[in-house]
Amino acid sequence: MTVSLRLILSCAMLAGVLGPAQTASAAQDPLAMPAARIPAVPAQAPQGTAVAPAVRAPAAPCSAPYRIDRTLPNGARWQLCWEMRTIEGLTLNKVVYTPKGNRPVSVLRSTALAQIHVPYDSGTPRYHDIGALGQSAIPLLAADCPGGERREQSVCVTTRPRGHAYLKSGYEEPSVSAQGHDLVVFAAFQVGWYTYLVEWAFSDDGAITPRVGATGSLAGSTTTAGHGWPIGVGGRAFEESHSHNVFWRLDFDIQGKAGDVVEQYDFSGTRTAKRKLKRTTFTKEAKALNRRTRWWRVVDRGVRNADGHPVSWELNNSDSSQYRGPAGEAFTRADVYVTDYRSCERLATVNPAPRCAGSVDRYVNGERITDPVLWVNVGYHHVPRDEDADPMPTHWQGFRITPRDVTAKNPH
Ligand SMILES: [Cu+2]
Repeated sequence: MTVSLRLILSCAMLAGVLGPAQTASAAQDPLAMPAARIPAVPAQAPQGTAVAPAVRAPAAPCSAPYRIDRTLPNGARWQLCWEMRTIEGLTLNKVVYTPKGNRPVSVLRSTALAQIHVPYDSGTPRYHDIGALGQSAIPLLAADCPGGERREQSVCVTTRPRGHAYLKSGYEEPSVSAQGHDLVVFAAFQVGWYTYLVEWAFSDDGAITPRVGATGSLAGSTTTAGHGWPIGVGGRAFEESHSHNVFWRLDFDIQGKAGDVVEQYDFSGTRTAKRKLKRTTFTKEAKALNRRTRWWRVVDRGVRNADGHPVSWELNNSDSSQYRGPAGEAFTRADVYVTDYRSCERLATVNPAPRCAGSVDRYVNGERITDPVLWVNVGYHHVPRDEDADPMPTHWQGFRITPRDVTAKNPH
């Protein structure tokens, strides 16, 4: 097999598999939203009464083979639909989280990979690995999906322990602790010599961890000492270093698209005793950079938890190597992009829709945000080492989404 598998299909070919035209979303002032929207959680039960049972979820939006509905050991429930899209590969839709004893709250309308950009350190080659990812899904063996079920050969749905959910000293009493679990949905794709594991973990505390693991084999491209590392038993050649710049597209819909607003949080003060919270609301499309204590959230002020706090999901992108490419790769110049929903904006680069811009940096063109879509860019600089030969150990990269005020307290 050669790296020539990494083909970028022509716009004309891919246009045939595009979804229906975008439906225009009406501009809305989020602060003008009526406060009487359905709350994510019922009001706190008075002392001594039973907690209200979870409300029955609405009719499943997809048929059985594509439906995932898992209640984890602590009582948290995740419901979603999966599909294998020709362009993006594994795509998860209609993601709904139900904390134990609470009502369901929808989180994401859709999420998928949006690109894996792989520039090599000598300057060439510079791959865009996603263009027809769905066609390179690998059939999974039972051993590839431990403890889980395989859907249509290529998708694994399983549950995995995630360590301590909490451990609290009881002081005079015995301590209390609980073990947490994740619902894990993943597929594997062969792109050139690389095998990409594309995974989403849905935790029993409401967190979502999207990540990509690169394994398989190194490409075998060799270079000079300045751009690589000598690897392999007896090998003299320098295997070339490169970056994997992974982009995800996340279409958040917190109880529907209306009222969703993106905020950026910073904490001022270095070499000072005080720290001060600073909130920036993105009313228009924006590019954002990672900072050590910076994070973002998608909040819907019309959806409140039992304490009256607006329900939100927080996004942390703190593990990126922050690759910044040359002028022709402007899409590498930010870590998070916020755009208004547009159905033809599907990939972060080499976007296959002729009537849409070609890359995520150009989707940001001053539009007012009424239905936010987040694009998250996480880079990993892969300097090969002896241990990479062969099979190459999986190197993981990803980010984290955590609930912020979805429930009024720890729903464990
Ligand atoms: Cu690599």
